[in-house]
Amino acid sequence: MIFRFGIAPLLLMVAQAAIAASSFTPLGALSGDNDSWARGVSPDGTIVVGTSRDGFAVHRGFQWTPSAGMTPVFTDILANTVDQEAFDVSLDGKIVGSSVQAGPPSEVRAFLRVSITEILPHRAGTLFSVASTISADGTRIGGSSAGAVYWPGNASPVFLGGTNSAGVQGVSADGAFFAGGQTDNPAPKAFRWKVSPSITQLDLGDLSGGQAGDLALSISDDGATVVGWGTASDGNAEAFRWDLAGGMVGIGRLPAHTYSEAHAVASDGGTIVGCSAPTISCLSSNAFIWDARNGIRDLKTELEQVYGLSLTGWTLRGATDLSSNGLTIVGAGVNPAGLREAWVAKLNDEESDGLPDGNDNCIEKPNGPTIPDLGGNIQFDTDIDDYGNMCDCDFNESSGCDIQDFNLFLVDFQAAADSGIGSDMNGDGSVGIQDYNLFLEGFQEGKPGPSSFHSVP
Ligand SMILES: [Ca+2]
Ligand SMILES: [Ca+2]
Ligand SMILES: [Ca+2]
Ligand SMILES: [Ca+2]
Repeated sequence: MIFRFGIAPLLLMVAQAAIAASSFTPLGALSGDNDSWARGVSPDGTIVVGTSRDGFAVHRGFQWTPSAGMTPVFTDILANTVDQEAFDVSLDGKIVGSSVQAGPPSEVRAFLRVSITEILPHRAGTLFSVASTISADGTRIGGSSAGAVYWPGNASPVFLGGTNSAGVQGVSADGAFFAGGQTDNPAPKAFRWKVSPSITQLDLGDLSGGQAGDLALSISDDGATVVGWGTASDGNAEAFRWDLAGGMVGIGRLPAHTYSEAHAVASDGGTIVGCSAPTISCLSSNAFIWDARNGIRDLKTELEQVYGLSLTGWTLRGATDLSSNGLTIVGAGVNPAGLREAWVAKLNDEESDGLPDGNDNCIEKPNGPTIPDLGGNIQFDTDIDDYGNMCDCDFNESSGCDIQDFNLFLVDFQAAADSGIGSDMNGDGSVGIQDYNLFLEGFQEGKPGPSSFHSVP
């Protein structure tokens, strides 16, 4: 039994590492089309939805999975449908979007696709509804219908606030929080709505030092972090990250750019993606990825230089959505043939601890949000040298791990306490045999790491 207990976790780790490799996959377009873009990805990163367009500019919603490829969302075409777009998908594969019905009277109708397509009811007095987002659990749909609304399943919409220009753009995993805004008020305004025990509307404010004009475009699974764009001091849009403690904070633009928007945020609020442009719109932009440690980076450069992928001939125009763990990113790009095409990128997380290799201070040791160290710490780093304790055997900061570090370790080992050098490598609060084993691994390598924050350990 002891043997079996010892071997099982090891096999599990190997299996997780094997399915977590990096990839970049162009998604093609629906039959007869040569233009597509992705708008949403399921929280587990397995289903992508978006829009495919033909030469006559007719839009069709698509869903894409690795096994089935790209297929139309609608197989049961609604009467008089001239256009459809798919915007988001829940964990259990429910898809939401909008379809345009030719008149008279012409109508824009929100839909929910489960096994068949169901039309979501409008608010009274309007013929316009768009379903923009669905909660991870599939219970609530956010969108617009003469104001910001949510639909509890396929029931009548619940009014959250605003006028015709208001809408919901993001929803928390359980449907308790919504984010969105009002696009004329007189300037655009970002809000977060909480729907229980009663509906409350929170104005997210403006960028510090900036001007009025903000829109919220997504919200984290727990509802705590909202992202979107605000107006910076130069009068142009800048991607923001908002939480209750820090308020609205700009996360920057790519170098020499004058405009950025944040489109999605991972469940822990730690990874954000969006678009950044040298002009004042994201029509001709570059996709970015952001985290607090690394700041804003060009996503294509990150995929090539950190994750070893080849994107020759591609321009990534914008990243539109993220899986909950932040490891799957979808968006639109221009392919080597010069055509717009949807894509999905997967970031490697070597030891499946919930932090991608590009944002992990111990790439090969679990010390992230999914698998913290034995003390429950994330990225524990006593000497703040950007090697996490789990992989930092260099106690005397000589850039190598040798007999001097061993002697320092022994002193702490005998005292069973970390003297402040980081000898409590597993973070459990004392210095024992497990720390010794971690030290030995590094000692045999002769160096700390690998850490994503040191290109040459
Ligand atoms: Ca990791
Ligand atoms: Ca790690
Ligand atoms: Ca360290
Ligand atoms: Ca320890």
